[in-house]
Amino acid sequence: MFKKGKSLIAAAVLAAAAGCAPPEEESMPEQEAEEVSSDHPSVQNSPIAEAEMINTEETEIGHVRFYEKKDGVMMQASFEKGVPEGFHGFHIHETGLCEANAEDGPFTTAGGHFNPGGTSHGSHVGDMPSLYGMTNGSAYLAGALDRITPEQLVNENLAVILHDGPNNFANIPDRYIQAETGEPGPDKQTLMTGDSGSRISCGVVKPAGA
Ligand SMILES: [Cu+2]
Repeated sequence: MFKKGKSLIAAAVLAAAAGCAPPEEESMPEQEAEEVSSDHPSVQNSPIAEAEMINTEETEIGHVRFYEKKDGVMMQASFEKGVPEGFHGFHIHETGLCEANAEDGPFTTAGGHFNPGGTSHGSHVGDMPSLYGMTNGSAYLAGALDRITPEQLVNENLAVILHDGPNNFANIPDRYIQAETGEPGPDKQTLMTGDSGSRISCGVVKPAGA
């Protein structure tokens, strides 16, 4: 924005100095217009996959949409209500099954993080940026992803999970000692989950329009 503004001013100054026609401030070069639309896919494109997010009372509180983007996927999450204030772990989990009354706790049926590469948390294909809940309970997040593919989102029967607590992305420096083993650094649980706590919202990722 600033850059463009500056160049317009520069163009105006040049035009004034040359005493010629006014600067062409209205016309956006064709190439630039294309770039803008592909960077903001919600404006023109349709999502490839989407998840309706429910809370533990099975009330819909928001949605997550995925758009195919040049070199990756754009994720847009929007929650109208029900998100506690602060940061929350927010991931794509491996099983598209959102049972609020699951035996092991709400939405545990969604399994662990989607992790086809068998890596540690922070490097999972299903890891996403954290969601920030505002004081009024709403939240909005858009993020570019390039570990997960459009094909996986459409075909793998996945779930988006919102956790109660913040995600540490397994970033536990070696000055921390594991209580159980006395070893430095993150323990097994942290490496798997990022310690984001219980699951407060879940949505099955479905092909858009399905
Ligand atoms: Cu998770």
